[in-house]
Amino acid sequence: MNELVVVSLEVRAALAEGRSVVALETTIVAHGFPAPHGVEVGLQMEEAVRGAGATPATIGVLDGRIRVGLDDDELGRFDSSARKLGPRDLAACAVAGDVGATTVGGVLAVARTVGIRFMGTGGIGGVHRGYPARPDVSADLVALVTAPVLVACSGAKSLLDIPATMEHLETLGIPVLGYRTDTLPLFYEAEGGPAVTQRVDDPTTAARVAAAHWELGGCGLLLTNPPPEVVEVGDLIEEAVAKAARDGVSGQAVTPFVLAFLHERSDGRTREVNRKLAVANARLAGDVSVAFAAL
Ligand code: PSU
Ligand code: MN
Repeated sequence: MNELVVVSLEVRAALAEGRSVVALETTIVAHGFPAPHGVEVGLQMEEAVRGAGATPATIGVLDGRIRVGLDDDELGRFDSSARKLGPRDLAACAVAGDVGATTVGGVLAVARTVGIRFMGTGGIGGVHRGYPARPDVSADLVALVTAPVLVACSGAKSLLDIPATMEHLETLGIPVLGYRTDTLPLFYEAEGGPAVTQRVDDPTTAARVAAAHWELGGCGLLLTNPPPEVVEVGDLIEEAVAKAARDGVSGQAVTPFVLAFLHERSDGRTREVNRKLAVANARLAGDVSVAFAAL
């Protein structure tokens, strides 16, 4: 039978045996880094999940199937020509037979379907700057409302309107936990963000909060992890966002455009910080998933 969602043998076995599984996206691979760095980062995130004792489940659309768990050759197919998939795009991409890279929102839609509870990423999408003129709010936020998944991230990407993103997260009832921090990490910077809703200092406490939240019928939650290394790029971000507006870059293209601009103009410093934080968040998601299984 031609199944729409195909779960790899390894991930299927882990899920069936109640072992820890961490979902990973493919947009960060295809559009978050220039080739060949994206695939390297994807592989390092998988390694980090394994290092924690969990099974990575990288998710993307290939050959008409939504694939959960990819081998290295398959991961290599996610280059910049891949479509970027939010929750609304998954079905159409699969039917069209295109290569589709999942965003956080796209992953959450699939994770909910197959019963994966943990995910690691760099930074989630949120409310973009310039909201009054053009309300661009990432589908990541809405996906968190419907998927009972803990997402380890370094906050929202700082090209966004962070205070507005925090307001939306509150409206949507999404807990924002700070991992060993009282304030929201700002992706490239650790300090200076708004207060988180609750600080947690170890994976077991994070797992207990997630379990309690789910027991109450809650859905997604964020576990925000300060980046292991920081880089100050506030001015470059302003420049990048202004250039995106001038060049008519809009919608799903904004985030990849700004990230690419920063990677280039910072001589790769943002790329290195982004890589390190994404790997650290994959590891943290793994640690929490393992702690959850032991509760
Ligand atoms: N984290 C990174 N790099 C990325 C992303 C996350 O370090 O490229 C991706 C995720 O897939 C996230 C997306 O869902 O950026 C947000 O895009 P948008 O703002 O268009 O929703
Ligand atoms: Mn958008």
